[in-house]
Amino acid sequence: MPLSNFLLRGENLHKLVALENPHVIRQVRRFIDLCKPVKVTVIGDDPEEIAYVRQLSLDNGEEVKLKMEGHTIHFDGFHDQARDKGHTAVLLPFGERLSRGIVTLEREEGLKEVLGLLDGSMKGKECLIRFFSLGPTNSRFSLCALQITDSAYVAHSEDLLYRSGYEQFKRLKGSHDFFTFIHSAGELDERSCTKNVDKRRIYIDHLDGKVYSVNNQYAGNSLGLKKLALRLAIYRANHEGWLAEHMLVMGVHPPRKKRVTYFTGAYPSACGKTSTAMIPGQTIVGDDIAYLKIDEDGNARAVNIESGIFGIIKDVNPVDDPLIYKALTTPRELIFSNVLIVDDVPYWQGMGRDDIPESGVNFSGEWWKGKKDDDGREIPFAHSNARYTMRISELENADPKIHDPDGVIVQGIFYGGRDSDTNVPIYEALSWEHGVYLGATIESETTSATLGQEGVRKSNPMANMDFLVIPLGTYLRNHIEFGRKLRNRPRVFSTNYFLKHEGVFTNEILDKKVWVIWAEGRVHGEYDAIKTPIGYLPKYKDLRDLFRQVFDREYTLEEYHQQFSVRLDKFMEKIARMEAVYRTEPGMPREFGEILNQQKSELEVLKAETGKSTLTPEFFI
Ligand code: SPV
Ligand code: MN
Repeated sequence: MPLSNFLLRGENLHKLVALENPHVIRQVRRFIDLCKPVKVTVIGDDPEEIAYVRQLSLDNGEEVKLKMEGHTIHFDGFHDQARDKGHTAVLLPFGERLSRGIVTLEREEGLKEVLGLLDGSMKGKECLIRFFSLGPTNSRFSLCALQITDSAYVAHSEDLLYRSGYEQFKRLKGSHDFFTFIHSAGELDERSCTKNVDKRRIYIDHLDGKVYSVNNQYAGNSLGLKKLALRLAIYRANHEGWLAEHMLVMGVHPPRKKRVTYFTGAYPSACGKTSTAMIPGQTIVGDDIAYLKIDEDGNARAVNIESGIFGIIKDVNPVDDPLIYKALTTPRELIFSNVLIVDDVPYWQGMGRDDIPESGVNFSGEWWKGKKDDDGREIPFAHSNARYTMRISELENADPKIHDPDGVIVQGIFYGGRDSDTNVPIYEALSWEHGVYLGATIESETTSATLGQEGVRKSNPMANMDFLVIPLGTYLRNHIEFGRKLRNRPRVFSTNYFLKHEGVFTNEILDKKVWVIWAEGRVHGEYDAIKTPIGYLPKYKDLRDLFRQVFDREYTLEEYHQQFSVRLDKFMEKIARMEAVYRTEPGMPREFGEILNQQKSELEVLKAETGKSTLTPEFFI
């Protein structure tokens, strides 16, 4: 008799049967029989059932309580501290290919390997069967997600980050229209961390709406609903004509005006996405993943598919991130990961304290100042990709529309990179198509959120490149067509918070507030702008007035010139990099090449005519 017959009985079986969905039961049985847990628990939407998951995580040692009420610490293994791009593969039918940088595997071969690794992976462990909704429930955006995992930490994180979806599954009325995520942390060590990270595999089977993840715990690899579901949603969005994006969603509130304007924004990891969504005075709908759809009136509407934040904790301090800092230092349900723990108190890099203890427990186990890894490198007291997990509703600046089933109307989109010498801090695209070009040409320096070398400049189209399961050209064409179908097109802006002059940042961290408010004013036709080949630049007097209004600070013409001059040579270098990157990319939309060539020739003419490498904004008036 199959194992699932023994393990699925009584209340558990009853909960599954009540969904009246044979497809759910089939998946659950199949993966129980394969993974062979010792116990199965089916969890519905009831808060008591959900509380069981947190307790289980504490009981099995995946999380440990901290001093502050509701706070816990979870450690991922020493080599399991970020998304593992090398072992995350998109499963493709024989002969199909994807774009550069995306690992793919022949589907049959990949399935065989990962199902082999999952076979018996839950031995001696409890398997949790979870139901979630991606996006608010009862909405045109909701997608059902079935999570099967042997990690109570994974399931608990999902309770903080997503909406419970047991009732939403009933609304499927028996259809197979849901995603399935199978995860096993595999064998655990004495710290309840994954032991065999060398056998870590994350395989995306978008053709079957499933993702398999084994031998890992780090949320970007393990939580089905995060970057794993994003990949399945991109596939779906592209076939159905909507967008699944690596984007924040925020309400921008200009000073002294009673209005809110919603923006989305795509920024690669550690390029200022969360800090943009958290700009003081604004409201946050989401900080990581959004779905965008077209409504009956031709508006773009967006929802945050999540309801929590899995945020980088590094540099969260009372000065730069006061609201998050406050949330992290007061009682609430919250998971810290990979920070330093001393006497049940967490410490992280850049928290603004100079009394960091010299020993404690961190992601390497017992830690002391000067401790080295196997390669002789000093181990920092907390990992630079250490994180916190909490509900957005815990924040004072949570937007009231966060769970609105209709989402919010998007009137502006930001594309932000990380660039020390080329892009100006903010400018507006000349058209929707040019906006898609700006998104497609985002570049950033690599950070600690992915494994590998830090500090290398990389092209990361729409900050979504890591998650594409379709060719880049197809994805970009879907963007262009999405915008063309809209009656009310959002304005598109490019941001760069990292521009330097002689090695020093040209602006303060919070200056982004002015850029964002300028963009909001542009949406409402309140500011003129200077048309240049690269896009519309803000005028000096508007920024000067905004700096006075927002920060009571004198913004000098010198600062303006340093920040907003068009660096012809640098832009031409960027265009050359983009040509190299995109040259081999098949099926690119015609518009991309047209815009690139036009910019290139206009910049070349300017260069030839003026003989200069940089032109001030006034040159273009
Ligand atoms: C990112 O790296 O973009 C994140 C964190 O949002 S992860 O869960 O690793 O994707
Ligand atoms: Mn992200």
